[in-house]
Amino acid sequence: MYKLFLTFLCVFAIGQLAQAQFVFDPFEVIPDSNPNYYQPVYYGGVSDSSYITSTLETSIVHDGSAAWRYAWQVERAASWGGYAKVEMWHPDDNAVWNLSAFQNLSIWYYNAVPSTDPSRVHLRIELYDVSDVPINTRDAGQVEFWYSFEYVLDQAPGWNEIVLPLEDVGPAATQGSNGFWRTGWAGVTGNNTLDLNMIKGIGFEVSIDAPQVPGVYHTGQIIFDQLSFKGSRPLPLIFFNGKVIPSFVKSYFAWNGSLGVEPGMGRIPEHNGLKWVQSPGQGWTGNVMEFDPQYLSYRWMEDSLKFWIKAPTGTSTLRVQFGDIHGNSVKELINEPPGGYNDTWTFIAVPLRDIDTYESGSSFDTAAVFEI
Ligand SMILES: [Ca+2]
Ligand SMILES: [Ca+2]
Repeated sequence: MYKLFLTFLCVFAIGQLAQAQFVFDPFEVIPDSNPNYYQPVYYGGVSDSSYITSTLETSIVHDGSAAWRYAWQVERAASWGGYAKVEMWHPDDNAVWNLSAFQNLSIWYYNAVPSTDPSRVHLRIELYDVSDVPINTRDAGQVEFWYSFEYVLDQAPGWNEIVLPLEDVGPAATQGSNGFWRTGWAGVTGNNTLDLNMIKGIGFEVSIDAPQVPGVYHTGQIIFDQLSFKGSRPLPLIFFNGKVIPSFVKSYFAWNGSLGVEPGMGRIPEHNGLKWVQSPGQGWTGNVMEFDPQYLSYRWMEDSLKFWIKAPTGTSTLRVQFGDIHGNSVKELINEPPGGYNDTWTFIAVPLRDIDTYESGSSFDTAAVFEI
């Protein structure tokens, strides 16, 4: 009977993959015609003299054959100024956009007609987070409302890129295009954490500052193209942290054996271990963890499975296997080190790209990994 103590420190956190890019909207049609959105919502602040008009731009285009011409008009209808905006929401009641694999939002813009009120009007790109409200919420007043601030509406015409970090940077966000801030001006408090895996909507707002000046309008036009998410974010997936099995692991068990947390048996004296025991008379045993599907595509060629193991010499070869939600799997053999495990803590790191090559022709889906 073998007894193995494992401390899983499975960390998908090494290196960067700069090429990672997800084209969210190429603007080959205007948002109103894009089936990837619920019907876009156009708002004019507190007065119907503030509004946005969308048209398809086919002359001034950065990517593909069209872009989104966003013509705006705002009025200082309130004591704090005024705004107009477009909100695009996920079309599926029970789904959200998961942006957690990415580091930056990217969008190209061409400020075709600069603001008629220089230095007083700015763009706000917004994320609507439903982490703590019903997943079918499509009301910006009922979600966690994350603002960013883009000071681009006075620029001369020409193509430029906004690269906006997908980070909560607090009030510093007002310095411009450096991250997001839940200002509290709108929406709910929720968990007050920017949950990139729970984004139900995205908004493009134009805001004009105080004081109130009713009846006077300011205008401009900006062309957007190629809204993307770029840069791969480190995604540590920790299956056992030396104390507990984290809650994202939905079930765990051992074939032909047992698996459980063993107090005080970790690599560090005050830590716990994960004890895996082969049942008497069994020729093999396997332990399995199943978890919420994970999007690992952008990290798969960069990262590693890492763990510490303490086991008797003669434990022999381990096989690590990942499964996807479609029933495909990939495997890799881990040979016992020369001299054996020798009942001392041994660190193992297996590059995921090596696992990928074990089964040639595998259609393994690294975008939906749910089992190890
Ligand atoms: Ca385009
Ligand atoms: Ca949240």
